[in-house]
Amino acid sequence: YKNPHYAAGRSTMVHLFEWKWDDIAAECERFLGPRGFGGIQISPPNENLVIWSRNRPWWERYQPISYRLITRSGNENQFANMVRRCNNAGVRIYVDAIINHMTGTWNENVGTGGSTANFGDWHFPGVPYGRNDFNWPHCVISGNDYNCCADRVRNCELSGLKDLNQGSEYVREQIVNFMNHLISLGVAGFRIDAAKHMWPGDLSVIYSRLHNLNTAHGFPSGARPYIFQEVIDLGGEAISRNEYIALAAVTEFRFGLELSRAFSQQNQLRWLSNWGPQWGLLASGDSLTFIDNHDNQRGHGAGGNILTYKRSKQYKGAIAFMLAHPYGQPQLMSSYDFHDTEAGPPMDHNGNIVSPSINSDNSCGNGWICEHRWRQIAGMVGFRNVAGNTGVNDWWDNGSNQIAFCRGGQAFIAFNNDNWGLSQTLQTCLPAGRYCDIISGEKINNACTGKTITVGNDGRAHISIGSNEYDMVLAIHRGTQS
Ligand code: QV4
Ligand code: CA
Repeated sequence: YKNPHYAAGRSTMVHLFEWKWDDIAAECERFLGPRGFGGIQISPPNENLVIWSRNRPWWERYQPISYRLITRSGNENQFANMVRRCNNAGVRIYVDAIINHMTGTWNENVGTGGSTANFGDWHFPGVPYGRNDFNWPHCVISGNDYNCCADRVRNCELSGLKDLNQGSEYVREQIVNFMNHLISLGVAGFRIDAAKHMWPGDLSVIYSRLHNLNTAHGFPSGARPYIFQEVIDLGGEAISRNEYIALAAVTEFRFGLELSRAFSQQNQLRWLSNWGPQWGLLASGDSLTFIDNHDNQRGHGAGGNILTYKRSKQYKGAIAFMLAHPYGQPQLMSSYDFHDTEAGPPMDHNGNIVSPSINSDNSCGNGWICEHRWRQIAGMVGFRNVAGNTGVNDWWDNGSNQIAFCRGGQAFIAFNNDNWGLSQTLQTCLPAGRYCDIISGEKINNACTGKTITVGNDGRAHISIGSNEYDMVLAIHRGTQS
């Protein structure tokens, strides 16, 4: 369950938060496929509670009312069409699967597909689930439970969301049928929402009953779904990420926390020379890595001062390090602009999501940030593909916040997060020639719109990054040679 089954030569996924299926299909064909992206985490595809009393917040999608594939992102036909078109473009789809709970108590009781529910009676006819399918006696997780009481974290309600009993054969069957239906439609795997709140033993049974990936969608025969489990573990809780790594991959929340610190000058970049498990991170193959996610970019979920698109220079630096370094299985966040932390995606008066528009410089409009389209970030996705499975070599640092390293003989990157300029002749490990920096510009029709770097016969080149430049990174690789 730890292999994402990307198409050959691809290595990065992006979370297209709250995107519609039709827009994702188009994005696979016009951008993600051609630019070498490996996959997409999509928002939950199953029917959720419609919450007009809070003006359709983003978090209504974490309140399932049935397993029918019908949401603001689209219906089942649109979903199937998206998966087929993305797989054809070489881009995999990973589903955010909410299997810990159903909706919580709320003013409303109608779903995005018209299903109704009676929460007070634990009655969800759209599945159907009834009273016996939920944990009993009824209890709600309190803050202190996380420190003391694993059983309460798993058997009580998370924020009042009706807590399913995954120990029940009937419940397991509904969940497995839902996930296998998605596999038959061609998805490559799942994010397991709130995995901490389910027993590893129950999850293990559920995973074991999942079908192999659909070979009609280009997966090798016998391929198991890629599974990454959402377990927030910053240390000190009753439940540890280590209870889940035997099953499948785990979201590594310490990764974005530490890199956010380093790129906010709260720690020096030079210490990143041994980045990885020596920092207390999971083993690389167990670790789904990211800077920010849809929760912590708006103060939900894990704490900490996480970098987001709102502090773009530092954010792009942290993302570039994530993508340049071989550690982990990286995921990019792609956001819509928000000020209110509850606000849903750009929408019209009827609550329909408004599609992103695409500007001539590749950026998005209509309220969508599209970090994955930023030149510096999309360029680094290509860098990671070129670097392949090489390691880090020729590490250089200035003793504080200027660092540089090579990826085999394939790629070279330098960072300057000091308040003074970087100007050094450094080993790039690349063959002699002229290279186009993919951060300050890009190669268009054989011309470089940014810095051109000349590598000599000894592999060395003069590298310069001013402290007040637009970006703090310089990156070149074999694919940008001219
Ligand atoms: C409210 C009160 C409760 C009360 C309840 C019932 O706060 O005290 O018991 O009413 O009267 C929303 C509201 C929340 C409300 C709840 C139930 O924000 O106030 O409870 O609904 O109606 C997202 C949001 C939540 C949201 C939830 C469901 O973050 O705010 O709750 O969706 O709509 C922990 C977990 C981790 C979790 C993280 C946020 O270990 O698993 O918290 N992360 C995942 C998702 C996240 C999602 C959920 C889990 C739940 O990434 O986006 O929560 O599916 O760290
Ligand atoms: Ca639970």
